[in-house]
Amino acid sequence: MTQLKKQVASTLPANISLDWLRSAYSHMVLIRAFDKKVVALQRTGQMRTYPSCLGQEAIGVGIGLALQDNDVFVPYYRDQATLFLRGVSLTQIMQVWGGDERGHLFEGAARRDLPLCIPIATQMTHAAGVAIALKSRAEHQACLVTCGDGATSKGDFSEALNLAGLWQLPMVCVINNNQWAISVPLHKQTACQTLAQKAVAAGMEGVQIDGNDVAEVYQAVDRALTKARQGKGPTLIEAVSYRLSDHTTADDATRYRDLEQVNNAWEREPVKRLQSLLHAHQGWSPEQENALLESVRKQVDDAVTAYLSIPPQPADEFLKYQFAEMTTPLALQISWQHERFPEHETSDSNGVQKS
Ligand SMILES: Cc1ncc(C[n+]2csc(CCOP(=O)(O)OP(=O)(O)O)c2C)c(N)n1
Ligand SMILES: [Mg+2]
Repeated sequence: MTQLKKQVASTLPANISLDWLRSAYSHMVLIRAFDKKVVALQRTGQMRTYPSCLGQEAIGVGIGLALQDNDVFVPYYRDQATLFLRGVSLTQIMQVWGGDERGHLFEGAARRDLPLCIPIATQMTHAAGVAIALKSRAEHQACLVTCGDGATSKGDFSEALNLAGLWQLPMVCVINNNQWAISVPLHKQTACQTLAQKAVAAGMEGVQIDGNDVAEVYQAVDRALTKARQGKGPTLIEAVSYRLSDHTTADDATRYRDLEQVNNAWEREPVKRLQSLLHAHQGWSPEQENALLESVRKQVDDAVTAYLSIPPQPADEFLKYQFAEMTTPLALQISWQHERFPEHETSDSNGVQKS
């Protein structure tokens, strides 16, 4: 198991500039402030169940900075930072967790990315499918999929990895090993010494990295993506971190884990660590910190204002997108819904809201 560094390295990571680190730090601070705000919205009844990414900022930002626009990102539900760096707005991310699927109308670099996946590990097989398409079209781009440590126990995980290894697919899988699958600790999840070694059975390269070190995440993911784009096969990356938050806002982690363990994990948390590294190299001043916090506060507040002002999705929307053509049973359900709840907003059969 990687010994996560508590202290700041005295030298800068190779081939990483202070400017790069400052930019990564700014993204991480933004995501942390955003995450805190979304939890507060949930606590005040303005957000649905939300999975915090507290402590996972280095993984999300490292991946987001390594992906290229034409790569395909297949996320799971704790990927707020990567989604943001793909061009998905903070408002859209809140929309998704507020139960409004219109948040999934990704554009820009994320236009080919898949929606957030809630069923554990099913995104692995979707990613293998995407990677087959990229390879057969000779697109020279890669597909990157993420999952949690718990997901590695699922059949979908092994099946997708097996296929990726066998067909040498342009696929990179990053496991966010945050040590917990809700209340199940890693040592009750697997007898493997590391999750990276699951790559061996699939015939692919596996690496374990420190998921609290954004430069290490970026460099490992960048290397794996470059390899995949060059047709040199898939990579499994285990990014070791710690889930500092509850599993979701519906969970209370104090019921199943020691405060001492959590306190120890806080000493290695990624944002403070990067800030200390910048300070150690005279790369960050109190004025820069204050300016960043002010700009982050404004970005988050503006995104929340925009989110809260979005008109609700028409109530019949969730019945509209399952088939290309409306089926008779679904059409009947929609008309019953209109009869029963005439006060609800409705939409026409193309999903356009009627006034
Ligand atoms: C197929 C399936 N089974 C069970 C669940 C319930 N569930 C939600 S999150 C979770 C734990 C996942 O843990 P991990 O893969 O480590 O990801 P993390 O939440 O820690 O990031 C489970 C079992 C689910 N969403 N989907
Ligand atoms: Mg986990």
